[in-house]
Amino acid sequence: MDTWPQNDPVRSTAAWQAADQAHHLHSFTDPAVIRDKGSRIITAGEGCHVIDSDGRHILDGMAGLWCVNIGYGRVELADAAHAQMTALPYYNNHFQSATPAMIELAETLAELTPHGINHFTFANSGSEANEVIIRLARYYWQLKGQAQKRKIISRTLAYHGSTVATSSLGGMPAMHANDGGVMPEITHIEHPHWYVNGADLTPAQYGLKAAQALEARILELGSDTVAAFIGEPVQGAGGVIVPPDTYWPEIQRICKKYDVLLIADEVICGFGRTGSWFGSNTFDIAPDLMPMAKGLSSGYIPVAAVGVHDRIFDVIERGGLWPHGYTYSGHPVACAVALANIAVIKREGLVERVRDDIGPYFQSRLEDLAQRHPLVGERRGVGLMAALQLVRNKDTREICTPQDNAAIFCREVCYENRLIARAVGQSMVMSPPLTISHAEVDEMVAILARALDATARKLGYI
Ligand code: PXG
Repeated sequence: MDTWPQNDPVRSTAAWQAADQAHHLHSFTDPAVIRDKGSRIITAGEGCHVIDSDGRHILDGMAGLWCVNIGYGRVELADAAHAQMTALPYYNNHFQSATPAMIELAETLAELTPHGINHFTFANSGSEANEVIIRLARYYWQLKGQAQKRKIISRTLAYHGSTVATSSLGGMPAMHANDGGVMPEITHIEHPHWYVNGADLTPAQYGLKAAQALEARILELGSDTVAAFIGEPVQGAGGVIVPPDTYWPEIQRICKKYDVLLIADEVICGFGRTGSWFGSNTFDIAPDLMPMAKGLSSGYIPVAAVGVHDRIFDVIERGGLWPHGYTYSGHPVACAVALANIAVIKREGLVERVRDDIGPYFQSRLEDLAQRHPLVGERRGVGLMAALQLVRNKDTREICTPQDNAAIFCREVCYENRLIARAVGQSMVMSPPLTISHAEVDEMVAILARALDATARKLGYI
């Protein structure tokens, strides 16, 4: 498939780029880059590759934005959408209504999610799902007669969305800076990254220390004012930050002790990414609320959900009308596509494949690269998400500076060599489809190695 696989191009790349620059405001992109270099026009996808408007096949080491878990080109998801759209293109879940697709999706999710999570409310994006958790957590405490429990504790470099509230909930400095800081009643503790923050502590000691920052913050704020703690099992957009083993057990002990709800943001970790259905399974987390999106439909259609633990639902059930809902909550077409996606994941055993086969292979190939490359101080990751930390000095764990521009340079070389990888801070990040083959992992590591070499040469390391 070296030519256009479908849709004969009606415009040249240059024409697409000109129209794009004239009319489109891109997400998370400097418009100057669009002006000077033009956008990358992606026109098709097949398996683990996307195809650009010049017909180049590019290995998608990011599964889109951490979401195309089953890979591109699955016609059965299109068929599911077509069938549902034909039978019933729309109906909502407000005012006592439901549709079979949303009921079946809720029922299916109840089977897959951790014990005790048996009810689901739907949304259209991870951001919307996290808006719901803020409302639900506060509503729960209100119904319990503790309306002052409203504060939410999150972490630096967390990503929970791009809306007004969820950009505050996340811990990305640039997103705070552009909206006048963090909104009231949201606060952040340090992200648990041992390599960068651990100093002389062992990872196990540092994991405890990082978790105990939660206890200190709860005590500082007063536990009677704290509604919830939110964390991604592994921080994704922050740079694949895998906490030490001691971290999550201690976080759970603290949440329990101070009666603070525990929210596991599964938007990236969910649906097989870490080698279990959810990151909560991998790290043995028992969340009260569980937002999910991305891998729920493998990105084929916007859909998100929030899993609600029985202990929360029992209170909400007695609270009267829950004054929340989106027009498209539980959209039948989105739910039908999500069901077809989950059926593929189950039928092909993709979760087990990540846990037992391709996940360990991917991590070990990257670990070999990290061991031998002078620019890589740390390989971190689990399942099919990983990061390589770029360093100035492997012995002292001195990381590259933004002025080195190492990760961005490396990312650009990857792209020229037909691999999509991400630069996050001073790390290279990857999160390929769960269907990636061993040969494609080899190809990915080979391109990455070449790009790291080019970066090291530019920095004068080799
Ligand atoms: N939670 C987590 C953990 C996420 O990763 C969201 C919530 C928000 O989801 P929506 O569907 O509203 O985008 C996300 C999204 C990046 C990047 O640069 C990551 C996300 C979104 C955009 C860019 O890695 N994650």
